[in-house]
Amino acid sequence: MRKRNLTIWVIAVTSLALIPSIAGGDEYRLFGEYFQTVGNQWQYDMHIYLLDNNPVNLWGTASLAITGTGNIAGYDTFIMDVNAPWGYAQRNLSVTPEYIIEIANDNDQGIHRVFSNNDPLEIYPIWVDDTDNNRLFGHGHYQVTLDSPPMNWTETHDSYITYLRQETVTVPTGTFECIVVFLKWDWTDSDNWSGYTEETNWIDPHLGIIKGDTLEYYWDTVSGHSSAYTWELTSTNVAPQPFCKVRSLPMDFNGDCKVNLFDFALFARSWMDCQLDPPSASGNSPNPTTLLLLSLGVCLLMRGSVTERKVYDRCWLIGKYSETKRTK
Ligand SMILES: [Ca+2]
Repeated sequence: MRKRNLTIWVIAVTSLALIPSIAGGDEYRLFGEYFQTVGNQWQYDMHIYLLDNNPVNLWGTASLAITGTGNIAGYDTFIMDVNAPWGYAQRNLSVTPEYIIEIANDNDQGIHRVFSNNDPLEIYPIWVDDTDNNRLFGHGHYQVTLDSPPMNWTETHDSYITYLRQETVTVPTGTFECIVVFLKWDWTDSDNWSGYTEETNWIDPHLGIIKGDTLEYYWDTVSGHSSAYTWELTSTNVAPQPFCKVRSLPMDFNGDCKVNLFDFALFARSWMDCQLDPPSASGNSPNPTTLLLLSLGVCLLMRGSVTERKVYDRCWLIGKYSETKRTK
């Protein structure tokens, strides 16, 4: 019995391996689920090499810290304090299954951005596909106010991402396996200003952004301004945690980033389902006994008190028994 069991198992695994993977590239996770944990901090050394169109050689530090949580317009938010050589900003961000989005943003130069409830700005995708090339992944519309002089205007913003490569990089904190992406955020204001930020990011999904190279350019009808800087991680207190590296596991029916008997159990729930119309075209009509026993097998699979191997043995016996009854 055990030998036959093994044979069936080998056939099943081989069959699954022969099913072609879903077309397209692999999707890599950029940020693990650690990201918004209150208390997380990142410190960076910055090198500013272009300031308002002039080549310069300035050094500074910057830091990011998750300092709290909140709820704005129905979104569960987390607060990210950003300290850079040119000022302070408090960003209210939120995480959806697909994106990190921005809900509101205040900085110490008296600028406040409040994002439209029905069009918040997607600033980062959680996943990047290795075929992504300048993919538009986000759009946002928001109100901007300035304390002094009192002014307000509206701004629209588009976000693009390009997958570049995977690379091992060494920075003062250590050596990291990174996914390298190129991001572009375009914006247009209602008061004749426009601009964009282009950024290459080296991201270790365990820890966050390890390194960046940023160009900011903005202009009105009379002048253009550009600044550029690089930044490297010098310290962080983020604790690395397991995360799902690649999303495209077509047989991972419960989405837990591994294919095992629990996915097999989910597959078994649909055993003999057929949506052909008329139903008679399905040939073997679903057999109530088979379905009942398969359901029982699924229940056994879901019990945490037995080993997966025992679960498999029991389900195979139940399935085999029901098939024998059906064909008699
Ligand atoms: Ca699974």
